Amino acid sequence: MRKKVSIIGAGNVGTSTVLYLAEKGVADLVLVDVVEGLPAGKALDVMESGPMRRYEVDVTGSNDFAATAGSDVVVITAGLARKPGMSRTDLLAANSKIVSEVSHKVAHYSPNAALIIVTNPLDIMCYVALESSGLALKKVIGMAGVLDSTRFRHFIADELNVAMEDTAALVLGGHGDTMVPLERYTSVGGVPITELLPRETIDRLVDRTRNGGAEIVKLLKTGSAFYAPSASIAEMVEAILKDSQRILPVAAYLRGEYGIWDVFLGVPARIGANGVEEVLELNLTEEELKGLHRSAEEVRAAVEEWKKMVSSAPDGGPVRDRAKLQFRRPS
Ligand code: TXD
Repeated sequence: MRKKVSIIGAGNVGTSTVLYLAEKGVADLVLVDVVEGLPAGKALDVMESGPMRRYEVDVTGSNDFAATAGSDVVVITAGLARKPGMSRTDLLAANSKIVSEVSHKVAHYSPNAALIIVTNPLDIMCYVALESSGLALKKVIGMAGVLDSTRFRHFIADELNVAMEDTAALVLGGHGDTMVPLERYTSVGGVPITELLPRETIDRLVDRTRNGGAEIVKLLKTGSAFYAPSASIAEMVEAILKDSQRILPVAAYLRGEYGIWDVFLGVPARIGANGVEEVLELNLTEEELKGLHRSAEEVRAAVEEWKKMVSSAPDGGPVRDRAKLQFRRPS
């Protein structure tokens, strides 16, 4: 039987993800959005390129979540972008409501799916999706590290004038200012970049990676990056569908790895049919570990803010089992 992947949110990221996945030909695709006609129109447009691009998969669009039933993987890109004047808390409130509702519905129709979360603020939305979907811990995975790493790889290749595919990079931590690019694990053709580039250049590239999202926002003026994010999502989806056991930096739920509990954070993980098959624990330097913990604390504070919002909401929102919020915490 052919695999099925649903993408929620037919905006820039959702639609480009559909296009990359159709090109890979790994699954039938369903695009869902709340805007009437939008997902059907985008899906039809993609299918009409099929005769030339030689698609053998079906791409359909719907406003009804029932169309996603029986998906192997569901990607959540639904949400708002932060608008001028909107505080971080406003964005958290708006997107957590959307992600909570969407993941609840998605899990209802696809109880065995792996869920890839894309909506920002990423690490917090992963937690919201986990609690609202009731899916297993390893089935909920956030996309950020693959994107941050591919950006770092591009900058390195550009600087050294080498093939991009020969670069390897690892970026850990939260998606944002607290990300932790690991230069010790970053190499070109197997050679560590510390042997190829002077300190100041590495620092400059790390800084550019950290601000990679903002750099694109500034240039685009409306909206944020979507090609590289979508390509990153497609890599993750393919690794799950093919049970590849690839090592990818993803936002995974931590249960004591790196001394961190009960938050989603960017770490290298083995990705296969079950989602996060294993979190890899690297030997980090004290400095790197400190960076990761700083990142974790920032994410935790925002998750606490969300939990307060949920407990003060009259109906608690669609979070399935509020008791679980305490249940997973270490004693
Ligand atoms: O690294 C990363 N994780 C990211 C995250 C990289 C790029 C973009 N990142 C975030 O993804 C971004 O900050 C947003 O939160 C999402 C989606 O970005 P995109 O650029 O695709 O936003 P759009 O074009 O505004 O699309 C969002 C769509 C839009 O069509 C809405 O109608 C739809 O989401 N939407 C919904 N669909 C289904 N169900 C519900 N409830 C819903 N609400 C909004």
